[in-house]
Amino acid sequence: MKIDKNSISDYNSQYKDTFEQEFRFVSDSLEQKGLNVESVVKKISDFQVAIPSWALGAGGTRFGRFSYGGEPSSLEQKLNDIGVLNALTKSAGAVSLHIPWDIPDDTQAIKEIAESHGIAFDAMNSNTFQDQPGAEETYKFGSLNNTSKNVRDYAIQHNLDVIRIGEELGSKSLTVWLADGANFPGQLNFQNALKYTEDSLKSIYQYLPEDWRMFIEYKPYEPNFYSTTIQDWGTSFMLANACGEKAFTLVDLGHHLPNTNIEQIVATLLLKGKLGGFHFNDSKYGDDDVTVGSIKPYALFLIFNELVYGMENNPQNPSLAWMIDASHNIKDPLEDLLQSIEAILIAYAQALLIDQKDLREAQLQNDVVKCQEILQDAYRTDVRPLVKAARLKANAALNPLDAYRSFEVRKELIKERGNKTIATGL
Ligand code: AOS
Ligand code: ZN
Ligand code: ZN
Ligand code: ZN
Repeated sequence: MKIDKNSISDYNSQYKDTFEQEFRFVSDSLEQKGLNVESVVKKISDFQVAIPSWALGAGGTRFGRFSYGGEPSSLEQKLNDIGVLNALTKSAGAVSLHIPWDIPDDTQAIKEIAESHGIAFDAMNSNTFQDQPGAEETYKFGSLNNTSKNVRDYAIQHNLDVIRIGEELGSKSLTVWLADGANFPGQLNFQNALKYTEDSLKSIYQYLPEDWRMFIEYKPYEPNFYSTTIQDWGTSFMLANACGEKAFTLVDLGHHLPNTNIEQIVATLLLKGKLGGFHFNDSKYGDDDVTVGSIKPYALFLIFNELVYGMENNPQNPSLAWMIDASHNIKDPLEDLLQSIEAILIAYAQALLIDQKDLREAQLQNDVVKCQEILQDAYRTDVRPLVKAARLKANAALNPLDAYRSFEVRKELIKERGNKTIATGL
């Protein structure tokens, strides 16, 4: 299944008139406020978010998994699915692979498929939270923090293998998420666990190629329910500092206890030049990994406000590795990803509308009411025509989800791959 340029422009032609009306209305009113609409549209169209290889099939919970027909069962098929997303949106020009789920049989062939879809290889994810068939050591009681040196070395070696595979593909970063922790009080010596983790990360870092970056993800709980060794951004930040200047903290939106002020964490890390990667999703309770923007779109907007501010004012922070880290049990995974991409672009566009100068002014005056008005004025603007304009500019579909349905992508995929499919991964 491949969507070509011509079918996209045919599809777009039927909506062009309506789009132009909508766009004129919004852009006129924004220009009147002094905003440079063209530059906003350009920024939206430049924004690329990586798709994780494991989000393309239906996920499940520990209570069961309901498969979705036509899911990809090989790396080639996963790239083809991302190719569909990228053709429709031109915002999904990267993939984030997971080793060992995505070990390429033929690296050259994989690179060619990715290239044909305009897909780059973003951060590589290592996996020391599962034992693989034939594993010589077990991660049951931890990996990089394990009390056994053999297990730690084994987990370090896995990360080095991931770097090697990533190098062959042209990736430039490694994301380390550790499930390491304890299920019960007393199980772990916290200090030793942290020390071992730091030493192990340093060993991996030592082998990181010169032009690579390492992202350290944090998470308060799950799969361990009493403690997680890298539980919060502070711990991740401390470890990134201990490793060196190529190590950064990665913020996953779902990895916070309820009501945590994520935008403030983002601002702090940007100021310190240590925000490396970003995993988008949404959540109500914990690491729910539901569709971006489906539950707390205003929080997402406030986070983007800090990101936009940082991208403009923090040269000390490198450009960020964006990824969608969501999975879904009941939706068509590709439709879900299209919804997530849309939500990300909308929040980004809204944040780009914030009048930073006026906001600074109002902050200096301590005009609290005005500050809120400025933010909410941006948030309450319907920016969808701007997102559409960005897509049109890039030859993507004006309405990706609707186009996906009208091209009957899922039906095609089921025809190609069958109805009883199990995607590799989570
Ligand atoms: C796990 O909770 C983290 O969010 C990881 O980033 C990711 O979901 C995992 O590595 C998938 O394998
Ligand atoms: Zn994540
Ligand atoms: Zn997670
Ligand atoms: Zn998550």
